[in-house]
Amino acid sequence: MPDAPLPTRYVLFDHDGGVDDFLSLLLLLHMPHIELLGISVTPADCYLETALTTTHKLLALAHRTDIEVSGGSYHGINAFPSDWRAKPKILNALPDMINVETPGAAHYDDSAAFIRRKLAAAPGPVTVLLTGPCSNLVHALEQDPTLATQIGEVVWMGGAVDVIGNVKTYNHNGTAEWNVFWDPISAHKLFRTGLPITIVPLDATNRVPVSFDFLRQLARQSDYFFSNLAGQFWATTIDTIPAYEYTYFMWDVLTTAYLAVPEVFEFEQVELEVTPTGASAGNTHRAPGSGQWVKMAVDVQTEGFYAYLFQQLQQPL
Ligand code: AGV
Ligand code: CA
Repeated sequence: MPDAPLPTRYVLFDHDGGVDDFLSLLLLLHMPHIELLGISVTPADCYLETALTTTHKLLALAHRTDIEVSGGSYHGINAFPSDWRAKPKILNALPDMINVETPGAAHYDDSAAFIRRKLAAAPGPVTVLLTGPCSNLVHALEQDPTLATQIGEVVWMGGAVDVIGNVKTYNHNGTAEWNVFWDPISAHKLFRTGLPITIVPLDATNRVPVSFDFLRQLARQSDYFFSNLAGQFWATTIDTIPAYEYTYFMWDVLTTAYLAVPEVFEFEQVELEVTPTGASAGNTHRAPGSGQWVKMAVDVQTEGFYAYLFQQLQQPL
C-alpha cells in the first residue's frame, strides 16, 4: 500500500546562497506538500545581490515568481571566506541560468521585518527551514517575541555535536560548524527560545559527501531539466573534491530532504548549548540539565536519501 500523502507544511526558507542552498530551493519548490510562504537570504556563504539574483532565476525557472524574497541586513560576526561567497556568480553564468530574466530582483525587504510579517500572516503553524546562520530568525523574534507561537518547528542545518567542526581559522579550535560560527551569539539565543528545534548537524551530513559516483548516476538522467541543472550546480563544488580539508557535503540538501523523507533519518533527543564567544565560539555541545531539548539527526540511510534525490530531480519544468 502506498504511504499516505504528507500533510501540508507552511515553510519559511532562510538560506545563505551556497550551492547546496540553491539545490535545496530546487527540491523545496518541487515538494507537493510544501507551501513556501517566502524566502530570505542571509549574506553569509554568499554576496547578497548575486545570491538574490540566483534565487530569482530559480523561481522563474520553476514558474514560482509569486514567492516573495527578502535579504538580510545583518552581516554576522565571523565572515565566510570570499571565494566561497562568490560561488553564485558562477551559477548565474551557467548556460541554463544566464538568460533567465529576474524582474524585481533589485527590490527586497529586510529579512527580520519580512520574517515577522510572514509569521504574523501565516495560515497555520510555520516550519522555518534554515540552511545558513539563524540570525534573521533570532532577530525577528527579539523584535516581536509573541511570534514564536506561530512557529511549529525550526529545522536547521547547523552544528557539530559528537564530531569535529568544519571551521578552520585563526584563533579558533575547530570545534564549530560554519553556520553556527558565523553568528554564535544568535545561535546561543536560538537554543534558549524553547522553540521545537530539529537540527541536522555534521554528525549526520558527514555521511553524504558529494561523490563522483552520485554525479555520474545523476548525469545519466540529465534529460530531465532539473537533474541536468543540479548536476551543473554540483559540478561547481568539485574544486573541493577530493580534498582532505574541504570536502563538499550535501549539508543543506539533506536537511531539506527531512521535510519529505523524515523516515530515512535517525534522531536523538538531546540537551544542547552553544558556546557564544572565545576559541570554541559556535561549538554545539551536550548540556545535560540545561533543559534545552533539541531533536538532532544522528544518522541517515543514505540509499533512501539518494533514491529520493534522483526521483525528485525528475520533475518537469
Ligand atoms: O557548514 C555547512 C554549511 C552549509 O549550510 N556551509 C555550506 C552549506 O551551505 C558552509 C561551508 C562549510 N564548508 C564549505 C562551506 C565549503 N567547503 N564551501 C562552501 N561552504
Ligand atoms: Ca548554507
